[in-house]
Amino acid sequence: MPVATLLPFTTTPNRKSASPTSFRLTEKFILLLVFSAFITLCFGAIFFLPDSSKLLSGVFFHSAAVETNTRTNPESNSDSGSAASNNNNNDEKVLAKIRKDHEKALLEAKDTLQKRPDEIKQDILFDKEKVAQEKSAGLGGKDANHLPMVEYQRPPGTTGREPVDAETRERRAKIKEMMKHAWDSYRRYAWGSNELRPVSKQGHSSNLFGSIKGATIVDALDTLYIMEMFEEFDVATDWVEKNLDFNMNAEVSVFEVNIRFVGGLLSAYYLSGKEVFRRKAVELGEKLLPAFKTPTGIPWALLNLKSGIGRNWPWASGGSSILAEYGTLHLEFMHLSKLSGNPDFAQKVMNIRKVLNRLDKPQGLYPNYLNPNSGQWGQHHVSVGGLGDSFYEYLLKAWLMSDKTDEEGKKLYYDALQAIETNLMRKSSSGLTYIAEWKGGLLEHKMGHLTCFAGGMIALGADGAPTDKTGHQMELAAEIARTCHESYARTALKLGPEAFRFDGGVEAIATRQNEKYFILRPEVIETYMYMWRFTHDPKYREWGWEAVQALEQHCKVEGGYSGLRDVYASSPSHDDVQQSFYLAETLKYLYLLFSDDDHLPFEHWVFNTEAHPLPILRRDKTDRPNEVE
Ligand code: DMJ
Repeated sequence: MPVATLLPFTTTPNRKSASPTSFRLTEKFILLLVFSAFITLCFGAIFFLPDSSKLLSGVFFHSAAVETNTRTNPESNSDSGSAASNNNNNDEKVLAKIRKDHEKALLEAKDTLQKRPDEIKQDILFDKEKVAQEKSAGLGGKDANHLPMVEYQRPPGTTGREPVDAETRERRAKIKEMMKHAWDSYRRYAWGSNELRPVSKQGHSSNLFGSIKGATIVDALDTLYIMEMFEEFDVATDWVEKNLDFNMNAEVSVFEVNIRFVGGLLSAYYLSGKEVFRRKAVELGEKLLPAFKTPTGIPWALLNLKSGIGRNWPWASGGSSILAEYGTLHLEFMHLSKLSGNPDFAQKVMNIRKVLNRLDKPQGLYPNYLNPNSGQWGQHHVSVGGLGDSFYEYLLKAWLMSDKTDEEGKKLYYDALQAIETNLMRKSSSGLTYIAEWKGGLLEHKMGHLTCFAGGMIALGADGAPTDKTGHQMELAAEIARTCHESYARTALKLGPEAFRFDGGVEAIATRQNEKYFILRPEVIETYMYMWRFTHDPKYREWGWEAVQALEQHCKVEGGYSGLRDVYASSPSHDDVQQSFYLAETLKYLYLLFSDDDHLPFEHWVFNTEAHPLPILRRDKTDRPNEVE
């Protein structure tokens, strides 16, 4: 179990509970007088005792600094040397703070005294009820949600510095402005809905989330935080606290809810330290556990959150579960075990590995379909894009997130990558490297926009590959980045199609009408961001900037950002959806592309497949989920 320590960050569960409950009005008044007298004495000491402020500065200034530090920029903590040289300044700050605290205390007391007797009664009743509930739940050393106390330590790099060179600084600021437009529009026209319809200026619900609400809010939390949009972050936090609800009789996609909601809540917790996010993440994680009730333990794709009954997509080969869905739970579930003290989460995802290990892989490849009842593959379709993609990503990231202790994850990843390179990677006649799809042994020379994430993944893994392969894997990653850039450059609107082909005399171009759309997806920019971090080749920032200009020109509308129906058309036709991943991923990766490397550094963070950063679980035992049997 995680160490039982007091949390430095706790959210006030309910403001009402902040007022003392068992005092009567007259007693409160006496307390107020005593308190005011004490504050006045402190004031007197500061003004009349020589140099007393210096004495106080050690106490008050220090705590003020800690307070700011926990909320805004933990890395920009000025060193003690400069703090000493600013002593005069500090003294003034101390005085200002004491004055402010005094006024605040008076106002709060006044507010309490002005409460009507029935309001005070209400407060008391509320607190009594809360205490009774906690008693009956038999909580000892656990909070109201049965969670063990865990020590929160903010990992490094949660916010970044201004880039030194002016152009990068301006570009980064521009992306923050884009985030503001996307967020403000959502807030104005679709607050509480899952997504925004930016053209018709209304909410948009996707049935991927059943009747869970607020996908954009939860998906955007960490982006707001890392861009230091703290007012917006606080509003979003408040919404989560009061409105995010999982108690409904509705069917959800286990994968989508996991990567966006569980992932978003976990990141928000690790960035901010706010307990509400840990509580909600664990609560939702527990709701997803019944999805694993299948003969093999391979989870269902769809789950009714109330009944716990699961099933698979009706279109999936012979009732199969999907590789990219059941294979993209690992990172979040390992963290859920760590934060809840419940080993079930980790056991469930480790069992998926066991099932896969027992199966033969055709040519070393993983088919997209697996029957959760029989434990046998469905159709032999293989893809590094839709239906397969993030399974491979999570093998590599499981190893990285385990502080490189998950040797099994590592081996599975590099073996799979070898099979992909041998069987699916091809070069076009003009020399563009692409990753094709495999259907029962036959290649379909098509690459999805989704597959473009692979450039970033391969770059991220290159360093851990056997020494003789590191350089080769970096080359492959760079070639995929180039191909995906070409898929953008060869369109009229300079944004990439959903899928592009390398047959019938074309290269990196969509030939089917139903593959020409662009829905604000992140994968190409994600790859630019990884390539920039590993190579610092300026072309990746230039390519990212080209995408920014195209987004501004063709996707931006008065009410937010919209996807496009056809990137080859001479003028944009909007699909009227601002996807939640546009805020979670596309804008976040763009922002990081124009940030310094120590903002969410790879030595400390891995990104889940929805770009939600999760800290590396250190080898140190206190940072690990309970041992998995
Ligand atoms: C996101 O929800 C995730 O990146 C997922 O892994 C794949 N598709 C979308 C974005 O395109």
